[in-house]
Amino acid sequence: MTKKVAILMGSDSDLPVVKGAINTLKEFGVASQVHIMSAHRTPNQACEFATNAKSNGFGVIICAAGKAAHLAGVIAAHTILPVIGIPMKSSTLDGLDALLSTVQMPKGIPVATVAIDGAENAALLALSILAVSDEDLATKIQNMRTNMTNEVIKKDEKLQLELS
Ligand code: RP5
Repeated sequence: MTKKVAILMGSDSDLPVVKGAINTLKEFGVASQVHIMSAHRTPNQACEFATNAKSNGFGVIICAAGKAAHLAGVIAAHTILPVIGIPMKSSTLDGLDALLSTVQMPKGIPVATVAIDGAENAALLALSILAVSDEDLATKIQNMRTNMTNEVIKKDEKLQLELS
C-alpha cells in the first residue's frame, strides 16, 4: 500500500501556498495529513510527530516554513524518512532567508529543498520518492509528464502558426 505524505507548515499563514501541495497529492490519489506545527512554537509536538511518523505509516514529510525556517531541519533530525522543505516567501526578505535556512543543512541531516513557495514541486518530489516502490504511481507520474510535454509541443505549434 502507498504510504501517506505528511505536510507540516509553520503557521496557518502558509496555508494558501501549501494548498498547492495538498491539491497535487489529491490529484494523484495519495493520502496526506496536514498539520500546523512549528519548530519553535510547538517544538514538543513537532518532535513527537517526526519521531513517530515512520511507524504511523508516512513515507515522506513535507515541511513549509518561512523566515528563519528550521522546521524541515528539526523534523529531519527526528526521523530517517525523507524530508522535503518548502521555503516560504513570508518575510521582508522575500523568502531568501527561508531558502537559505532550509537548503543549507549541515552534513548528516539532509533536507531536499524546492524553490521558494514551490509547493507543487514538493508534492511531485514526494510522489517520485513513493513511486520508487509503487509502479502504479510511477505510471501516473510518467503520464503527467507526457501530457506536459504534449502541451508544450502544442503551444509551440500554435506559436509557429501565429508567427508565420
Ligand atoms: C514561520 O514564520 C511560518 O512558517 C511562517 O511562514 C512565518 C510567519 O508566521 P506567522 O507570523 O504568520 O504565524 O514560522
